[in-house]
Formats: sequence, C-alpha cells, structure tokens
Amino acid sequence: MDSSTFEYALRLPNSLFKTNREKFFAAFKQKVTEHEKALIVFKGKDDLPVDDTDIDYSVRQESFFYYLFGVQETGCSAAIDITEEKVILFYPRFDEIYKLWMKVLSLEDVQELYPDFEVHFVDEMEEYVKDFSPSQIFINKGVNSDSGAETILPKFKWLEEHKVETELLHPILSECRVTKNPEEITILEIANKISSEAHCWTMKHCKPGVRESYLESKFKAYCMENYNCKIVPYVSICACGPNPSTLHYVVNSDILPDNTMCLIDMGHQVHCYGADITCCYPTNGKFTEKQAAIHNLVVKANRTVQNIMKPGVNWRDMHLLAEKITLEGLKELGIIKEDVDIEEALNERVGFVFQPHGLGHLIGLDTHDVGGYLPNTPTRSTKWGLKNLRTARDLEENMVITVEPGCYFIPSLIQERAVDLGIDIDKYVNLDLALEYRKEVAGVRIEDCVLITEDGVKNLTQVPRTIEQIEACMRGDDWTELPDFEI
Ligand SMILES: [Mn+2]
Repeated sequence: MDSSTFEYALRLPNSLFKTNREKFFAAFKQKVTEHEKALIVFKGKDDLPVDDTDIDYSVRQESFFYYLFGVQETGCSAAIDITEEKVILFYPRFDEIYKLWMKVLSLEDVQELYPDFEVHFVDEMEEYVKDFSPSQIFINKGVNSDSGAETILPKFKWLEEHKVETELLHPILSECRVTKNPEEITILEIANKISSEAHCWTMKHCKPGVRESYLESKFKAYCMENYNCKIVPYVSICACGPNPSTLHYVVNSDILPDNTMCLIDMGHQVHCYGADITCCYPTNGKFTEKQAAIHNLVVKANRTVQNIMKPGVNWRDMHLLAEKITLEGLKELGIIKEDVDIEEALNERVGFVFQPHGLGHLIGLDTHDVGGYLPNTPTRSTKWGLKNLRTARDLEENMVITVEPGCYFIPSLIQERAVDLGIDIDKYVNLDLALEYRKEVAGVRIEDCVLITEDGVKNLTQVPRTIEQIEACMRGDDWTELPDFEI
C-alpha cells in the first residue's frame, strides 16, 4: 500500500457515518413506533486526566458516538431529531488563551468538517433542547456483554425536566453495529492490511537476545511511521519462552531465548476501526519438529473453520469444530492418549484444557465488538470454554469476526485446575509429553480477521502462515506478496 498518499491518514469520510445513521434510523423507526418529535441525546468522550494531575491520557472517541457521527474531537455532545433525521452537534467552547496550548477549532471549522450537521456550542445544548420541547428523549443505556460495564451516559441535570427513555436504544444500536456497511468493510480491510504488513516487518526483525518490547516497538513504529496510526486498539501481547501460555500476557519485557516460540498478538486501527491478529514463530527463525507440529495443528483448525464458515453457520459449532481438530491432532502426537474417544473428550470439556478461550469475537469499532449477546440471540453457555465465547450467534453476511483457535500447554490448568473442574486428566492426557512440548512451544494462537460474505468468507488478514512462508519471511525474503495455501 502506498503510505505517502494514504487517504485515510487524517479522517474517515463522512459518508461512512451517514450510511451508519441511515441504517440506524430505519432500525429505530421499525422498532420504536412512538417517536414523533423525539430527540436522542448522546455524550461523546471527554479528555481523561491521569489521576489528580493536569496531564491527559490518550483517548479515542466512544464507539457508539463515533459510529453515528464520525466525530473524533473530545468534549462534544450530540442530539438527533429523529423525525427529521437531523443531527445537531454540540462542540466545546474554549477560552481564547487555550489556543496558545492546543489546536482549537472554530465553530466554522467544525461546520466545514461536518457539513451534514447543525453545529452549536455545548453550553447552548440545554437551551436548544428546551426550545425543541421534545415529546421524549432517548438515551443509549446498556451493558457490554463482555465486560459488564455500562455505556457512557449523558448526565445533564436538565435531562430531569424531560421524559427520558433508557431501555430501547442500546439493543437497536448494538444490532446495527453487528454487520458492517461497505465503507466500514473497506476500512477494516485497510486496518488489516496495515497490521499484516507490520506483523511481517516484526517477524523479520525477530531474533534471540532482543527484548519482547523490541518486537512491540517494531510493530507500532511501522504503523505510525507509514500510516499515521497512533493508538492501538488493544494492549499488545509480545510473548516468548513460557509467556505465550499466559493468554493476555502484556508485560513484554523478557529477553527472547533461542529455540522457543513467540506469540505476537497485535493490531492497529484506522480511526477506531481495528484489526486483531496473532502470529506465532520461533525466536531463531527455524521451527523444531514439536513447534511445527503444534503450529500446523492450530493453522489447520483455523483454516478448516474458515472453509466452513458462511451465513447461517452457528459460531458455537465452529468453536467445537476447532476443539475437535485440536484434540484429534494432539491424539496423533500422543499428547491425548491413544484409546481416548474424541467425542467423549469434547463432551467432558478436555478441549478447554488446551484452549481456555473462545474461538473468536466480532470486531469493528471495538476489538471485542458489541452485539455478541442481545435479547434476540442465543444466550451464553455455562460450560467450560463455551462460556468464554463472546457470541454464540449464527453468522451473517457482512459480519467481521476473528478466528483464533489456540493450543496451550498450561501446567497449572492441566495438572491442578482441570481436576478441580471435574475433568479426569489422567484418563485423557499424557501429562509428561505435554510438559515436554511446553519446553519448546508454550502456546500457539493463530488469529485472523474474517469477513462473512454471501456464500463463505474473505480472510482480511494476510500474514505468513505455513512453516515455509514464516521461515522465508524471517530469513528476509520478500514479504509483501505471499500466496495463499491449501491445508
Ligand atoms: Mn482476538
């Protein structure tokens, strides 16, 4: 990709957010029949100071706010006149002196950036709403099904003077975000392209003796240098030696030993639309037999699932399929005992011992995107492993979801915790051999971002995946054009 003319370096087009709003207006009017002269009120993200200081964290816009308005600037609020389908954007008013420190937009600048909106200052909002005299005000109150945390709520005192509805909006908006419009898909493709390039760049620089943070810096510098991507969508995971078996290891400070594997789970975002990609490779650029066996097993699980995915396929079924492939592969290696019945092992949740996390999650404005569990979808399982799935939905065209099977050798889980959970490990697992493997490969995760198409999938992530491709990339061979492969 030509980085010098990267057209989304500064902003995304307003048309993307207009399409999002049109989808939302249609969904809202279908679900909420009593909306005559109603307003919807949103609060955007404010600056976030570090504790009691006057230094701010780097923040990005709140995702629902960004989804509807495409406004990056902090301190804004917005209202939607649902009858007229009109957006009123309220921008913060700054003292003249503030301009000495920060770049401040005038109201004219704001109007030019957002020509579809009526713009006012934030301190004019109360008066505006009063004059509008809405029949009722809707606000986006809801709980994220992964974190259990509540959405950012507008907490204006003047809301008390109006009839406020808090239940209807969140499931409608969340459902809108589950499938992506064509421009969103383009941006997610670009976020993946950038992140894929950066993964290859990082892979090329991997060598024993450097720190995990060196790999993290290679990845981030590549995206920032070339594409003006400044904020990562999630904390980077750069794990080597025993660390890959800690699923969300983020210390990233150890020195890479020779002859072990790295697990690199990093992504970048293009204005909030992010990628989430994991690559695994040997620190010294050459797979051992055991490393290659586990790596290829997880790649097989990843690609087999992708080959079956299409609209109508259930995600929990894909998780179980990935577990099955992993357990069958481990049986071939002797790590699962030879007389074990795989179906029985699956039912007993032995798959959880080797892959404690879910197969993948919706991705978009949030890395773990909203809409996984809604009133209209299957509910969360209570079984080990399955309850970690961030959705159990049937796949739909234009969803983007990660496919990230893994295989980890986690001593505490295999030896102690599994027994606590009632899993008869001695019956299923050859523990000594599992621990032998762990010395060379503590954990592998192969993660791609995948678009659901009309009749299948398109893998948006393009990184080396075969042993040959990875070893070639790490030797320094051309890494921008890697052919796809058969499993
Ligand atoms: Mn992920």
